[in-house]
Amino acid sequence: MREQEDWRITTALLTLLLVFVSSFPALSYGVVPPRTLLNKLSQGSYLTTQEQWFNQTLDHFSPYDHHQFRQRYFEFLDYFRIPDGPIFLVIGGEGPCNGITNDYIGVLAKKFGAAMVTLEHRYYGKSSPFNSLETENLKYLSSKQALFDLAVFRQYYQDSLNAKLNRTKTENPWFVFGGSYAGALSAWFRLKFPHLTCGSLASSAVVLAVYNFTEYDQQIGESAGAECKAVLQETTQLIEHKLATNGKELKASFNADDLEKDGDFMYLIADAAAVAFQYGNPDKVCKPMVEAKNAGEDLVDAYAKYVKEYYIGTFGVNVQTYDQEYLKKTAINEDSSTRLWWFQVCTEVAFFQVAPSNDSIRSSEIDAKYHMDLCKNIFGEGIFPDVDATNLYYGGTKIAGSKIVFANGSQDPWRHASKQTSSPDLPSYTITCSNCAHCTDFRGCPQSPLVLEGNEKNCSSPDAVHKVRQQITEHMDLWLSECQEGSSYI
Ligand SMILES: *[C@@H]1O[C@H](CO)[C@@H](O)[C@H](O)[C@H]1NC(C)=O
Ligand SMILES: *[C@@H]1O[C@H](CO)[C@@H](O)[C@H](O)[C@H]1NC(C)=O
Ligand SMILES: *[C@@H]1O[C@H](CO)[C@@H](O)[C@H](O)[C@H]1NC(C)=O
Ligand SMILES: *[C@@H]1O[C@H](CO)[C@@H](O)[C@H](O)[C@H]1NC(C)=O
Ligand SMILES: CC(=O)N[C@H]1CO[C@H](CO)[C@@H](O)[C@@H]1O
Ligand SMILES: CC(=O)N[C@H]1CO[C@H](CO)[C@@H](O)[C@@H]1O
Repeated sequence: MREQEDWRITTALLTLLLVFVSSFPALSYGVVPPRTLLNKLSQGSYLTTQEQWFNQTLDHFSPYDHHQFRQRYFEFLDYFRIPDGPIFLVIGGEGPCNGITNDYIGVLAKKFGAAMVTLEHRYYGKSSPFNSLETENLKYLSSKQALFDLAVFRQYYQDSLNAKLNRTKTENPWFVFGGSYAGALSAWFRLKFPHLTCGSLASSAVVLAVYNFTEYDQQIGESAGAECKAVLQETTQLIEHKLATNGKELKASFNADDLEKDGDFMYLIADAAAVAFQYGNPDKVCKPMVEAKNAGEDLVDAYAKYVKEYYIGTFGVNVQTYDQEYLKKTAINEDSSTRLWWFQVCTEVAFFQVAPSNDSIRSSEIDAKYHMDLCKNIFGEGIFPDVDATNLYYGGTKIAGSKIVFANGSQDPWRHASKQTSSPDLPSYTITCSNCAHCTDFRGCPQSPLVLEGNEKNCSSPDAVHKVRQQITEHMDLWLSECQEGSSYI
């Protein structure tokens, strides 16, 4: 009860803050390495990894260019109630999609007798239309093209299923799912193509493009709590000081010798802490740092140990992906997602995770200029994010859609780019607990060991997760049945 009240006060304050900040233009998503981590976290547990292909239109908006490219998808039919069960379209986001992840959506599919299909996002993984990723080749990389891909794929898949089942013109009820950027796509798909889906689950959906996304750092401070926050702030200051006096040795102690630009290095330092909160493991960083502080140990050494063991070691982040020289490289490899996501950030959504002017954890070196320079440096002159246009196109948090469930984790810094206010047709739930983070509804609350099937038992408040999952199920039940009865999707 107390926890709930604290949470109400906090959320009220944050809502005020959000209103205040969104009166400037808008924000990005877990951004670079923390974002691709979602996929790294999922590795190892799939319902299927058997890839399939279909021919996708390269440019959905050109009247005369009819080029196509091969787009990868996956299907899982074990739970499908033949022939009229629903079809769950699990939307691929800003990383390779190597299969259908075994998470809470699988649990829902079993419950609803649903077929599951996943389409890899264009350009990521094996769905690249080009053999190299120079800026000119990235011009078809946008959320708008990706949504159209989903619509075309949805028709293709329904037709091929009908062919398999020997029938014509039948439509199964479809429901779309996504988390994070794909969560935004899930909401936007229902907005732009309401006749193609009965409803949408948009988990930690970053539907509001934000330019100076200061709330990201602020939320990390809130999630950390006063003691840990103060230690992280002190650590940043010590690192900044050392950087000015003995940068080379400092970078080497983080295994980050390659990062010549100090801004790139400080971004690594900031992300390394952020990732623990974004993915619901606050203790991973707070425990060793507060202990080091209390024992009077060297905070920079303690942080270096954390970064090497946890961020680089356990998560497997490639330090090079912070190096702008590396981000310029156009050859396709397993870390290409970072360049690709930066392109989306630098053209559509920004989500610049800048330091707030007061009381920040991250270095003030990570400011709007750092991001704008990065965009120009790695993609060339004229590349900058038009967040106003993005929010004009989709509506931001005023998205004029229906039958979309929004779900957010209370500790997730990304929730400030999501829709957190509720209305009957656009319910929004916040899962509140000390380790409820990015996409908690799909994955549970990751602690060690990670429970991929979305087991909520390891959350600090399993009831909070359980309750929101129940509410999600109720909405799905209602919207799927409305869809079947009315045979109209809207
Ligand atoms: C896709 O296009 C290629 C080349 O045009 C063609 O050989 C192939 O059969 C097509 N595949 C499908 C599934 O239509
Ligand atoms: C599909 O229909 C055709 C003819 O209408 C029939 O020959 C075939 O056996 C059917 N296949 C299945 C899987 O029902
Ligand atoms: C972002 O913040 C910078 C200062 O850090 C400021 O100059 C700029 O006007 C801000 N931009 C927007 C769109 O709020
Ligand atoms: C800066 O942050 C501190 C701690 O949150 C707060 O007490 C202070 O009022 C803030 N100052 C300004 C100018 O906002
Ligand atoms: C800040 C905010 O908008 N919080 C919302 C979170 O979701 C609940 C519903 O579960 C809403 O009542 C809150 O307004
Ligand atoms: C850190 C933690 O609480 N881990 C627990 C997660 O749940 C499994 C069983 O489901 C326990 O064995 C772990 O100790």
